[in-house]
Amino acid sequence: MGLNGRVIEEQRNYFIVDTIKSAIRCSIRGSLKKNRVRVCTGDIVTIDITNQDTGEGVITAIKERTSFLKRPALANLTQILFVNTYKHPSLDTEALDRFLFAAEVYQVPAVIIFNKTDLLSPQEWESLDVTASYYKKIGYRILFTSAKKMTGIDDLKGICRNEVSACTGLSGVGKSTLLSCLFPEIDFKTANVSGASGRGTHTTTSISLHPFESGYLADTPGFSFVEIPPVDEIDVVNYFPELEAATGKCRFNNCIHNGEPGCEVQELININEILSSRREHYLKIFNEEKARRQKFR
Ligand SMILES: Nc1nc2c(ncn2[C@@H]2O[C@H](COP(=O)(O)OP(=O)(O)OP(=O)(O)O)[C@@H](O)[C@H]2O)c(=O)[nH]1
Ligand SMILES: [Mg+2]
Ligand SMILES: [Zn+2]
Repeated sequence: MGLNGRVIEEQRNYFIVDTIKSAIRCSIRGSLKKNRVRVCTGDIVTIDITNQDTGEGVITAIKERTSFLKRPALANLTQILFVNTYKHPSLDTEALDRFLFAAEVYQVPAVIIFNKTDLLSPQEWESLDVTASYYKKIGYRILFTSAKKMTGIDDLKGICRNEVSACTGLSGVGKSTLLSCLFPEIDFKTANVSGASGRGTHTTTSISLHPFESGYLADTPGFSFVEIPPVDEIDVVNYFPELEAATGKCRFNNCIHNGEPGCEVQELININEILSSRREHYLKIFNEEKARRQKFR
């Protein structure tokens, strides 16, 4: 009789599978390996207990994924929490826009968190509020937190309930500290240091899903640059919701919103309805995708 569970951690040659009742160390059945199926954290799997004494098992089947994040490899996320700071480090809207683009491509809802709000002066709050309101207007969920002052933590808990979430963002924004507020018993700091160490491309970065209120939460190592998934450059605009909404109203139907006459996006930028930085970041991704496609043709 097979048991169902979720892979919550990847170790050297094993996977830890959470079956609600217990966490079981499993290897992978040979036939799955032959099919070149690569199990990853977040996968929902069927297992057989192979050793009654040690309680170890083997993964016999993998359920089709509803979503897949490539780096770090995480399957079946239902949302991604993208943590930002207004300062220390200073707000990087390009990283935010690249990240939102990736989340749209992966079709995983993104929640934008602004952490370290305890550091803000009233003027800085005002400025952050303008930015945050924009992202809210174009459809993203926003949360302000201070891990230091423990503000916004109850809202964060509410957002994570019943969801499989990964906490991601640039280095130093406070991902691990925020998660420590939810899991006081787990040392996210040391977990991350070992995960991010090693420069070899095959170094296993160990990312764990922690059971939380009928869902799971993962911390991930910070990065300094947001990689974007490959899409046709013509489609890039479809992943910028407010630019996509304007697209049909441009004079030319092949308008790429880069200075063409009668461009609706430009019109909306002129009246402060669209942030010019959004178009700038869209065009940058457009050009990157175009260069990538030409390189591989
Ligand atoms: N003032 C203030 N400092 C914070 C807050 N949250 C985290 N920090 C500090 O910011 C620094 C970085 O926090 P981490 O939680 O390690 O950041 P991280 O995002 O996990 O960083 P990486 O793992 O390197 O990606 C630490 O010194 C924290 O104490 C906050 O809300 N307010
Ligand atoms: Mg960390
Ligand atoms: Zn246009």
